[in-house]
Amino acid sequence: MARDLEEYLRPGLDSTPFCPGCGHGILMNLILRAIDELKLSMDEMLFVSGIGCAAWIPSPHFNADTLHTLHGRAIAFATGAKLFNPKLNVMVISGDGDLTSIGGNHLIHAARRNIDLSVICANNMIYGMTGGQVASTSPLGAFTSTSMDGNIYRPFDLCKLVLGAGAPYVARYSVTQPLLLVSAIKKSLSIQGFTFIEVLSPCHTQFGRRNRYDSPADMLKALMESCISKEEAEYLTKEELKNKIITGEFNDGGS
Ligand SMILES: Cc1ncc(C[n+]2csc(CCOP(=O)(O)OP(=O)(O)O)c2C)c(N)n1
Repeated sequence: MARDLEEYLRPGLDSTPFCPGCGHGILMNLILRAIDELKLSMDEMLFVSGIGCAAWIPSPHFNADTLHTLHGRAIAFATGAKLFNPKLNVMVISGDGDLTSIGGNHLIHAARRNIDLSVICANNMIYGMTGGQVASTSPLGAFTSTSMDGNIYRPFDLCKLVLGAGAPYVARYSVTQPLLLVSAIKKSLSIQGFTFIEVLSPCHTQFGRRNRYDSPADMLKALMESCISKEEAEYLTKEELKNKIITGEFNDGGS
């Protein structure tokens, strides 16, 4: 049954800035669904974002306190807010460029220190807002505005990176897996400590068009087909895993 999430949105906003085919709007909806299902009060929440398209997910849309901060510094601001008011439920929502390139140091150290933050990284594998430059998450060979002959660098595996830094809850899902994603967001909001969810979110405007996806729907379909669960992945060879994206919970908060 459709739920009315309007009460979670700031009054007077009737559209989002996202391009056709962008996954960030789906993610916005799923975050609000998770909050609604947990019956959390928006008055006890703070949403922090950096700079980039993904940073517009909470701000100005969410009807709560939102901090739209400097590029790469969302986790640093969020840490300060949490230390000042430990009762706040602090969620960081930002892009892969923002959180893992310029902000990469804050990410690994917040994970190492196990700061009580829920971090959601909307990974579209490119710098969307600034013109489609190559990111630390762009796949090998990807065409971007700064890798016109194909990206020559290996991408980060963000979940492995954050796991290596000691985060107690780490998961990866795509916006094409909405139910799993809502359940992961609910879990991350319920766990005390540093939680990290990498969300694959397509950017047809900057990534899809340069990488030969005919339409936003085509890109969404390809994403859906490349995602496999970590349980399925166990039975595949290295060769079969090429171009697959392994999804699931990589640390479930129990350790
Ligand atoms: C100090 C600084 N350096 C660079 C920029 C330019 N800049 C703004 S957003 C961004 C990348 C955003 O990429 P990402 O976080 O992946 O978000 P997306 O737009 O793809 O959702 C960059 C390089 C900036 N605003 N400030």
